[in-house]
Amino acid sequence: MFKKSLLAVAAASMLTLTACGGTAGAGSAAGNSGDDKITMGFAQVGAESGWRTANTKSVQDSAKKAGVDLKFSDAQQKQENQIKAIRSYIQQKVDVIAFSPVVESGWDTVLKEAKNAKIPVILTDRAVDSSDKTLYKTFLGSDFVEEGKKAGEWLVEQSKASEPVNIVEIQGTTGSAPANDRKEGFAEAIKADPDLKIVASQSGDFTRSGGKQVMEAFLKNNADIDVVFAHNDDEGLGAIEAIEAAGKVPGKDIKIITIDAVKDGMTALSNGKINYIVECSPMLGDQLMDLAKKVIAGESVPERVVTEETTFTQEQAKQVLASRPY
Ligand code: GYE
Repeated sequence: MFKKSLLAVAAASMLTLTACGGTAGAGSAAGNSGDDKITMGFAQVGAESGWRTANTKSVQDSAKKAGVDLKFSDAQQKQENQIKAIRSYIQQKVDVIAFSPVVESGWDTVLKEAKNAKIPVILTDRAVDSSDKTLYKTFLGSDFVEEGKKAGEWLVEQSKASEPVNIVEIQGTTGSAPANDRKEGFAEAIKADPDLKIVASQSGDFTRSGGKQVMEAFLKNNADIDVVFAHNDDEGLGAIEAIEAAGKVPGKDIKIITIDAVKDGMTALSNGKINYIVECSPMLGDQLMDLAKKVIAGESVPERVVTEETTFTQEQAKQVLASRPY
């Protein structure tokens, strides 16, 4: 049932890691103050997941490599903290602001402030739902609808026998682009098989503890759960704890599908506790620095840069686990 040969999968994951090479030195034309070092203000979502930790490291490492002076803030998953951080970057007159919006709505006011101060903004990882596309220069990150679809398509392929399949969904952070889009893509894909039914759906806030709590409640209220679709690995790992505590076997009694493919998720997939993972790459740093230099130099950039990613079965996870860098 492999859709791609292992070789193709390996090649695709290499691409994810290497296609993002930055072009060093492109930003020296910047009109920034003092020396010609670019200053970037980066407003991160938080430290909610293994994905986020890897993403933060990628941004910090790439900034160093590219000679970008990085001002970094962690919003602890709160929009108001991110807005404060962006306002402080505007005050400090950074050359460019990059951020990963915790939720999709409510950004127009602060983004207009950045625009009025002539500070370009780059969205990384997550999108905003603003209709004014002039408020940011580009959006770098994954296609989350596609990720949800891949998760759903795998389940459709697996569930050939015509018997009802009860799915519980652990959503990501309410109102966030990945939660909205993964939900949509998954629902779209499972429409292909009327036996597949989502019997409960709740947010676990992209955290392990959230996934565990939500799964405990699902297990209490639903006698017959066949499949968990968790919007990220961490929630899936939390769900595993809840399933084991309820005396069931994750990966067998209850199948688990997640998104991200971080080390802990891939380990659980190799051990048979997760059944399928759709990759979402956190390695956005090099591409971000490259885009920032171009934007500051006044070069044109594509309005959307989509990350390359693949999928993993248990067998495929065993093959690549040792070489996964995060
Ligand atoms: O999947 C999740 C993280 O926005 C793509 O956020 C990111 C998501 C990622 O907390 O683990």
